[in-house]
Amino acid sequence: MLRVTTFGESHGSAIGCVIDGCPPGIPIAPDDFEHDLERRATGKTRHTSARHEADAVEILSGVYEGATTGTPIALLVRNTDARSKDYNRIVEQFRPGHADYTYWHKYGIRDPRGGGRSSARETTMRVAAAVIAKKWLADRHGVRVQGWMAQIGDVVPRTFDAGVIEANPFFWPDATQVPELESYMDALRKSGDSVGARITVVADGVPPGWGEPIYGKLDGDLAAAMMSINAVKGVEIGDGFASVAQKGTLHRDESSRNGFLSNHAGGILGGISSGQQVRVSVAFKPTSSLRLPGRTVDMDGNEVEVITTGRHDPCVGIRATPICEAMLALVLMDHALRHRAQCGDVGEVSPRIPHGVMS
Ligand code: EPS
Repeated sequence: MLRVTTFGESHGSAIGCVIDGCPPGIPIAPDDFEHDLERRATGKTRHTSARHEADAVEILSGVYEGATTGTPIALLVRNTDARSKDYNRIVEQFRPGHADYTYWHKYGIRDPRGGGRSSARETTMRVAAAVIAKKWLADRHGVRVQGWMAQIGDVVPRTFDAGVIEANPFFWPDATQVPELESYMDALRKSGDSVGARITVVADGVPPGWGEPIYGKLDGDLAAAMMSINAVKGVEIGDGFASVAQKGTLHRDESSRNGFLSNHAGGILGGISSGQQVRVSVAFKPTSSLRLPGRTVDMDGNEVEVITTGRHDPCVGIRATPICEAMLALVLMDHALRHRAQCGDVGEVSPRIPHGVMS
């Protein structure tokens, strides 16, 4: 019911999105977008791309006197700092591990400036659209979405403190490890290589009942939404692939009157939210645009060495926390609206097990 379509390229004149199906009456102003766009933006620290975009959101339609009208909402962000000449040397080459090659085979024509649609630039508009979804979910349902970086390379958080996630450039939940991560990233950047990352996102306050039993399962839609983010290679719900080695007696989330005793399922049972914390974990691959030479072929099929210049992120996962939060919020809002449409009259049924232990 809620549909977001993005448009634009990394080096085009602008990027934007159209949000269809948004309910009327949600208060929204251009300033509301600033916080989350800032969290996702390039050029904020030395650990991300040095491109400096203004990322100012223009509301073109669907909002009147500070509130959504129910008509399509069009948002626009003009590109202000593209540097297309960085890509001159790879116009005729395919970067290994990059969508250059598959886009070429699909379309037979290629915009060689930057990553085009496959650039992380596209994710700006997901984050912008989700500002509205996050607001609606919080106001109407008390749902709160929060993400963090749960792994970079082989480094994992030693402890978890939600209070420090926003206070460091990595969205890392253990403040004592931040100096270690700074050194890790400095060494990586100096080496010219890149690394992958895992982002975990959770939603608290989701009531039981959102989702669909077979087609349009909540977990299925979340997986599709997360996989639609450029550079994502894996998605886990709850314990995900760790469930393979678990026994049923461990994995099943037992409950008492005081609440569920564990949350291995990640808050979704049979494609429908259980009322527990919804937990999704997303794997980002290492950035493929590298200044280290790699072997590839050019457009004429000659074997060549490719070097990518430009302002690339050594770990795209560092900026991915708000992007994963955005996709979680958009999918949850869509399912809240779908649930309201079909089952709005069902209301709350008993017993309602408290969400209990967060694991
Ligand atoms: C990106 C490459 C860099 C990043 C860009 C994502 O841009 P450029 O093509 O200008 O070198 O700065 O990210 C953004 C601009 C953004 O806003 O996220 C890439 O190859 O994915």
